[in-house]
Amino acid sequence: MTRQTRIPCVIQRGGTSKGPYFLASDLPSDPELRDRVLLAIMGSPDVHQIDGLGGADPLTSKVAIVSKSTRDGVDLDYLFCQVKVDQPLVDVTPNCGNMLAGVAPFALEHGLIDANDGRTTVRVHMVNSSNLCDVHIQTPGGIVTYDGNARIDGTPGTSAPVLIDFLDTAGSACGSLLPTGNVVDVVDGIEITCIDNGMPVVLLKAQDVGTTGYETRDELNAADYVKKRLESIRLQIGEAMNLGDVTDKVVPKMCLVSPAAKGGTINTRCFIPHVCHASIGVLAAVTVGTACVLPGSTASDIAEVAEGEPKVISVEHPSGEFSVELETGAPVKGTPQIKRAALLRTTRRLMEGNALVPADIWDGKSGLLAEAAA
Ligand code: NQM
Repeated sequence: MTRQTRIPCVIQRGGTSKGPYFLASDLPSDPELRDRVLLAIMGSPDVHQIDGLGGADPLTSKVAIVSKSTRDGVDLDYLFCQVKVDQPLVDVTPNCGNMLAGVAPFALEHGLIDANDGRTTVRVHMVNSSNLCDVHIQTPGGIVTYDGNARIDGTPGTSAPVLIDFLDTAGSACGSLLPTGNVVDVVDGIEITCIDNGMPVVLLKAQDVGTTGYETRDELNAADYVKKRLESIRLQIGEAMNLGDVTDKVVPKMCLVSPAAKGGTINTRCFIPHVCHASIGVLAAVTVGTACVLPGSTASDIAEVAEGEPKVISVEHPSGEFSVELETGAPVKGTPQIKRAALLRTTRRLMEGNALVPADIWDGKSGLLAEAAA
């Protein structure tokens, strides 16, 4: 039988995503070898990920890698890896605000940080984009708890609240909030807004690609003509968004917008980017919310934004809604400045143990721990 290498890991739900969480010191330090190891762990490429831990869906083919931060005033470094289900690719271009929800509890349970009695605030450096956020978790008696009354759409039941404040997300992957320099661009005859406030997103009106915007996730996943039109736009605009050739990347996400139908601010269907999201990504919701308050964007004329500060944007999606609180500053050249985006997630530790990879992919040597011991 093939010899296998044991890698300590925890499987955790983070928001509406799920995947293995690793200490950086337990994985290879070389990014190429690390990616080969992650592909083997998740069972990619294979539509069923049958020989690995992945759940055969982009929302359950995610990995979080956590370490103590060496930056002043920062507690943790978090690297997010999107493992493609059906391709041998690992994309570290975007963040994932859902997997982020599990990072502080994971770090606490592994002794990387200390907890207060009651509530603990942890400052996290999101390595993918070099942005910071503060994560507030419940720690009665200095121990992380997953019990509580917080509820998020897209996840059954209730759990302890994980409150997240994003501090500086404009231009996370594209370098600026409006990477093309325009509020609206036209590609294939369709008006689009290209925007990055934590996640590169292309927003377009659902009706412009022949949809109502209220279809189910399954209906849109079966709508090949829609997916083709979205992919054509995505491939053409990627360079202009400073993302280079996006053929093998999971960004930009493509978001169809339409008027809210359930009392929210706006209705969405997000493609991430080839599969319709069951709800909406965390930073994608922050970015859509920002587009709602951006005059002239493809979202602003259909969004119902209430007066007052902070702005609470309720983003409707296929399984409910996602509320984002935006604290805006004085506009610069007509562009609103988002000083802080706050939102609620929940998380739960599901399994602890070891992931096994064939030793011919990685023999367990050359990790940071092995290097330190040598
Ligand atoms: O936008 C899915 C998710 C995400 C990413 C995706 C996310 C975010 O729901 O911050 O959380 O857009 O690929 O996990």
